[in-house]
Amino acid sequence: MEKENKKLLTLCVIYQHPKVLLGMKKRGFGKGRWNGFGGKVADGETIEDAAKRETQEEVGIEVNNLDKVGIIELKFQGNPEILQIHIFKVNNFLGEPRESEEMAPQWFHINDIPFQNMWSDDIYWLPLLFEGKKFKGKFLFGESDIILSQDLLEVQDL
Ligand code: 6OG
Repeated sequence: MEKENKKLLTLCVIYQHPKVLLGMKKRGFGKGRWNGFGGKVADGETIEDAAKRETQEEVGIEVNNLDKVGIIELKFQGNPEILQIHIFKVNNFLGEPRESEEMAPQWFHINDIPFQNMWSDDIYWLPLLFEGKKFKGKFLFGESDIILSQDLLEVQDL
């Protein structure tokens, strides 16, 4: 039997229509790309708590009303690990976004999202988030982080 090898991650998209707050990742996995805020769920921590903690650490803001809008599972060809990312839409926050060692934040108009400098799955699901939809998806990445196959479904509930 193949061992389930799932890693739980969070991703918060701060969205105040018509703008979205993204962060330029300065180090580690995804360096040089714009993304939402998030990271690994620690042992003994809930997924929501991890999303709040990572957002506080990465951009210095407190988020409370997390709206879970999507779950995506990512795989890189040749690597048995599955990254399961829980995606939250966040409308309100406390504090002022500030740069951290990990991320440099910037607001973008939703018609001007820098998809060419983001993970290539984002262009599929981020528009659904803006449209108020919920979704589940699977993406397989190949060399140079291109998408080899994908399967994205709108759902009523997660
Ligand atoms: P740290 O492990 O550095 O957090 N992440 C991805 N986000 C998108 N949109 N696409 C991907 O495709 C991703 N892979 C990882 C999840 C990593 C952060 O990066 C996100 C976490 O928020 C491959 O703390």
